[in-house]
Amino acid sequence: MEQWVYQVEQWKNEVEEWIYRQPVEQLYVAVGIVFLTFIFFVLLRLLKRTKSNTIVFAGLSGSGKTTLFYQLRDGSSHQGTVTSMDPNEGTFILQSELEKNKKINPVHMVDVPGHSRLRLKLDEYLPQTAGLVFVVDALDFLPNLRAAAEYLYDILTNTIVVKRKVPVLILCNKTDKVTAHTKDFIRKQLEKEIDKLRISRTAISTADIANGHTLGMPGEAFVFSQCVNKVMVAEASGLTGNVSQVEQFIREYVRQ
Ligand SMILES: Nc1nc2c(ncn2[C@@H]2O[C@H](COP(=O)(O)OP(=O)(O)OP(=O)(O)O)[C@@H](O)[C@H]2O)c(=O)[nH]1
Ligand SMILES: [Mg+2]
Repeated sequence: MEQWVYQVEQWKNEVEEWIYRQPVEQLYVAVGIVFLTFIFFVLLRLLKRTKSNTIVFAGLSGSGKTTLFYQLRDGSSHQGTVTSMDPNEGTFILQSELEKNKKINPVHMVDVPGHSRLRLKLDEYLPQTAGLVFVVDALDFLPNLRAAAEYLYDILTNTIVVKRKVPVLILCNKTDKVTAHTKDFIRKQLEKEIDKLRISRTAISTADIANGHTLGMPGEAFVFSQCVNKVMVAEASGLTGNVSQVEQFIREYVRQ
């Protein structure tokens, strides 16, 4: 034991001597490099942590959010979903990517129930949302147009969505049925309806104007391309598993 202590002492002395022999500048440079490398790794860790992998599904009740959630997670629609009473949440690798051999970044997916009282939950997730999927029922679209446009208007004027420029995908679901409306029709109808809302809402409430989040340009008809955040439109069928366009959106904003 004593022998070991003596050996360690000797090494310590040798190292100290060696350090004394080095020019001072060289030592400063070495310490500087170690310090900068440390800072670099700390910053890298921080950046990685702030990069969100959360995708939120919102939309009216019955539009098919829960069906899509299961389809993306398990590759099956779990026939017979009921109106959700709580957000459905999970972190997983998309079913379609399970076959790939490389290491894949999982997605944190949240399905917020469409019932008006439960929608408030959406606010909890928005600060960490990397992308929002607004699901629209393309079959039963016209009777729900006003309600869908109101919900979408609230999302597009939400302070966090505007400030963080959260990308939004309007997903026209249930396209497995021939009577489903096309995505172009749905986009135009929503734009028209939001245009009407924009006029009536800014006329009666000064709240929207006060926080500076109004939609569109004065004197021009509203189109989604006027939004500060990216708003895209796509089609899907959660029931039959035609979900490639929504998967593409997810992977654009949550890196693999
Ligand atoms: N034809 C067809 N029906 C679908 C599709 N997706 C969902 N549905 C049906 O639509 C109904 C509602 O689906 P859900 O996934 O429960 O709807 P939701 O958006 O989660 O509704 P809430 O939880 O109430 O907000 C169910 O009867 C589904 O079987 C689809 O792609 N095509
Ligand atoms: Mg649901």
